[in-house]
Amino acid sequence: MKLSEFQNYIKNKKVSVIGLGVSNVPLIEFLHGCGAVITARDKKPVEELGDAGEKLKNLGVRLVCGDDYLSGIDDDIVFRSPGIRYDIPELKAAADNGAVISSEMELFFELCPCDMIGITGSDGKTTTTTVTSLILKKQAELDGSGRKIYLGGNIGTPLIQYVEQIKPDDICVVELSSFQLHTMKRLPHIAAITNITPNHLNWHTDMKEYIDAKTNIFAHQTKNDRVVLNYENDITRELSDKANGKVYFFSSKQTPPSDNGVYEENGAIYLKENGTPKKVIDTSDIRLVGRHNVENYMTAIALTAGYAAPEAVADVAREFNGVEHRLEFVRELGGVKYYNGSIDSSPTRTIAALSCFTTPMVVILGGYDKNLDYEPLCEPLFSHAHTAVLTGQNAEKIYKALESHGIPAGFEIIKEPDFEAAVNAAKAAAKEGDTVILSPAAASFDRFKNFEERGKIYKSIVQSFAGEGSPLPIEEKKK
Ligand code: UMA
Repeated sequence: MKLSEFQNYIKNKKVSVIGLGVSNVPLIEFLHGCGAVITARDKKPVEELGDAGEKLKNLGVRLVCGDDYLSGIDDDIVFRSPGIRYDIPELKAAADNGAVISSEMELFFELCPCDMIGITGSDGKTTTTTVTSLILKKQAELDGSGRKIYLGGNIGTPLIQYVEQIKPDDICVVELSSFQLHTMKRLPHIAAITNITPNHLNWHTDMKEYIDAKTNIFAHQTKNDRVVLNYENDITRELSDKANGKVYFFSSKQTPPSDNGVYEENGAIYLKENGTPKKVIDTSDIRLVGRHNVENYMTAIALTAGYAAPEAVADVAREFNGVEHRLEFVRELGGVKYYNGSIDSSPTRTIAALSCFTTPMVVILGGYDKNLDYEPLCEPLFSHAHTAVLTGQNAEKIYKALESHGIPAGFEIIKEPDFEAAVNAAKAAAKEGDTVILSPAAASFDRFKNFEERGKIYKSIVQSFAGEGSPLPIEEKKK
């Protein structure tokens, strides 16, 4: 639907928007600008909505908040936020009364005038989405096309706020969650599923529903469209049977038996299209650590084929330091590399982070205890690191787990309650060639507002170490 048609259609229509968080506040602002008559609803009392509540009060929309927030829905259209299922009784009743049930993402896909690239998957979608958008931005820079690349969706930026300024030649790169995909009917012509493993099974009715939601990303494609699938994941490999468009398999282990795909051979990454392979980059160009990041690049290469040249991929591969707080490279100083893994709030995530490194390590651990068992962390920690710096509320609990597992001779444990002192202690313990990582295996709420604040403080401490630093991340360099 054209934007102007929608604006005519929605004017004076009664609309309920349910869930007043990141996606729906910009949606309400957009709908308000189109002249819709809006009721904004949230289970939280209005005073707990913070800035969002203030913004909506100022707009003058009707607010229905607290326990009865779903009562009296009598509207032409109801927009739900991603975390709210379409089939809760109140939404079913509204649909039975003739209401259209939609969402910010569904409306965006309906109105967006340009090409869209959609990425979903159980893991890797944020890095893949970011890398894809960076490659396209780099290409636009290299060819001076002036094309704008928009990055958003589940990654945290609602795209509806840009819909009035997006031009047909631009490209939107969109991270899509299963919550968003579940009910969508209009979908991207270029799509990827990075992998599928059990997740969100407390929200989806079962694994089948979760897989179906992910599969929806390419369910409506036609023969000229493209879906990128992971050849090494049993579920996504088998999903290729359902594809109507071209399947681009990627594999970090072998050459996939398909005409189109991305794979590694002799230390280089190749893109094969219509049976003809072309080298894109050397694997060593990729600055991010870990095999999963090689796969994320492979996905991005398959998604941007035809839109970006190898030079654009190579530039991004060499410059991009990672999504903030996810194995993010901070700097190199005195032969020691510093990484920020503040998002690693469980032992499982820390174990995965450790497995990405082959260098000796110093690991900063500890934070708010989510009642987790640290025993599984012991072996990976002892085999990758020579020092653990324990800080935060659960430092003693982690220490006890390490002690009862048996601390190997020569392994050093430093207990340092003060966060800044802990980072300094990690620096002191590191030798040339080592990696220091903040990968707490615990949440941040003992001392920080969230993991983002913890990561930023860590980075500022590391950046304040005296000495020659390495280049800033490309995102910051551009400012
Ligand atoms: N709410 C209700 N009733 C409910 C549930 C929620 O009233 O039954 C209210 C909450 O009180 C809150 C509001 O709805 O005030 C919105 O909360 P929300 O977190 O569900 O939604 P948003 O703030 O709009 O954030 C959503 C995504 N959240 C979820 O899917 C749960 C964000 O993904 C996304 O970044 C954002 O839209 C922009 O698109 C988060 C996420 O965890 C990061 N996603 C999951 C994942 O990645 O695994 C799917």
